[in-house]
Amino acid sequence: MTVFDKIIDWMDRATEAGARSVAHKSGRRSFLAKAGLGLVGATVLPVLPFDRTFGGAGMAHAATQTSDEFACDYWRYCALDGNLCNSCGGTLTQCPPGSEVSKVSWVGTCRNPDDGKDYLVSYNDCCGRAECDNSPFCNSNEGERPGYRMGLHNDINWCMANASQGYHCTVAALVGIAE
Ligand code: ABN
Repeated sequence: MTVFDKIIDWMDRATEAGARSVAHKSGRRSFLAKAGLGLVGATVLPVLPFDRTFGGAGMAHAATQTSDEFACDYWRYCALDGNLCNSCGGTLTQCPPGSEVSKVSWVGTCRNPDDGKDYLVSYNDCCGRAECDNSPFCNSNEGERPGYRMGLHNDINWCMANASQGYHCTVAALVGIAE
């Protein structure tokens, strides 16, 4: 055997060993095993538990406080979209003199951070007077949905059913505990 034959022989064996190694790693069985793993993953992944609410409708979790009812982050205003009546001559639950409470309202669910309970809060607009400009305009929208979800949208003048539909301010009355 010449030196040339030996080199050719060595190249043959090296090529065969390489081909066997590639075939072993990327053979049909290896491919099927990987594809099967992928299929199992794709089937199982969607049923794994994860938060599907995407921060949407539900209980209030935003940071709120319980001491200053003249500030927008007071816990009871978690879904209030309007002026605070207690800054306009009324109280947390009573309309200012000369205005009347709306016949319809938006009900939100707010968590009181002091006791950890969820309360139903009725936001009624006070109607029949010009808009109060003595209050910050609060715009908290816990649980709100876009306007096309009728009944789940709070950016609405609730004076619509009153004889005098001018919007003045909004009160926030507790109407129950959410179960
Ligand atoms: N509910 C308060 C309000 C009044 C008019 C327009 C938007 C929101």
